[in-house]
Amino acid sequence: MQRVFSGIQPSGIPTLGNYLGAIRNWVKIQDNHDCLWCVVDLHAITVWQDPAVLRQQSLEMAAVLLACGVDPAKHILFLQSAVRAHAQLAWIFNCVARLGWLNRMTQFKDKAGKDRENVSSGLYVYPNLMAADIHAYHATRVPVGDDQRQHLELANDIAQKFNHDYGVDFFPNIEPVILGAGARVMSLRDGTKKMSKSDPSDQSRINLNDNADTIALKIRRAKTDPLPLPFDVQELAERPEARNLVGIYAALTDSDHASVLKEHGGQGFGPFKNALTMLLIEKLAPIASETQRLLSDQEALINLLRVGAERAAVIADPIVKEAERLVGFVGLRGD
Ligand code: AQP
Repeated sequence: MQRVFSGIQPSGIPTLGNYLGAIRNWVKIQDNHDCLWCVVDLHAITVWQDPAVLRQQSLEMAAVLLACGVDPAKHILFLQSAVRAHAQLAWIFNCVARLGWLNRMTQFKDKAGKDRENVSSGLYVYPNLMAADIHAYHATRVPVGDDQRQHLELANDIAQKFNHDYGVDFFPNIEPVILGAGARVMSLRDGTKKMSKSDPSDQSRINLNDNADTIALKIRRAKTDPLPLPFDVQELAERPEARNLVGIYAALTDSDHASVLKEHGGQGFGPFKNALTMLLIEKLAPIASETQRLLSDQEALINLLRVGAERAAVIADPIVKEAERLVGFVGLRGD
């Protein structure tokens, strides 16, 4: 079976975008792959995180993943900082990746914005750590949202350069797995911007722990335009907010934009938003209540994550040790 790795940052409450673009697909892919699911707290601190909040959000993220159906018995769920192989391999990859490659990363440009001089150097080398996350396990398939495609290409460039420079065939090629109509969920306030858990506006997103009233309010307030929904998908092209809401509906019903328009075309946004709200509540309420149940026993949750980290290290440590040997380190560490 091919090995799958994917991560999610504990940088906020996970959103509907994280769910439809990533977590839901993680659950689907578990049937026929060996999977490692990682709460990437090392990535989270590339931007400022209050320590107490980060600790709580890391546990909450793990609880949400379990509530969504991640299986910690058949697969491995763990916190990135609990397995040191990630940081060790990332340093080697910092020395393999070229500055020119990192300069092309659009996510860095988006996140750094105009304040480029003031962001952490960790944010800049974030893709090198992401490459290490995957290659430390020789994982070959990575389910991600569409926004991460460029980082995976970079992870392959790093592997190829490492293999070339050291004359080996050590790190395999990795393949993104981008599934589902809702591969990119956009902000509820601006249909041209992706929905993000760290967006300053809570109204821009649906959080996976939002209650029914909050979901209803956020959808009611979601930006739209004055026209009714079209019958033809082509007519959504210039209407990003309408396209986003239709896309969310399609993803939640495992259908596509055309089928949603067949059912709702010609309707105003009022009735469509009501239908979307009902659907969201139906899908998300069980996740929110199971998350709360899991968080009520933090000791059990922490134990589960400790076992996950031990199992992850058993795979990653020998791979990273071999990478260090290939680079020429004498290797006196006793692990
Ligand atoms: N809006 C989105 N639509 C589809 N997929 C998304 N993902 C994130 N936002 C969307 C996917 O979720 C996975 C985990 O992402 P992450 O937490 O590691 O980082 P991110 O992509 O930067 O997500 P956020 O929510 O925007 O976090 P912040 O605000 O902290 O930067 C990834 O597979 C991603 O594709």
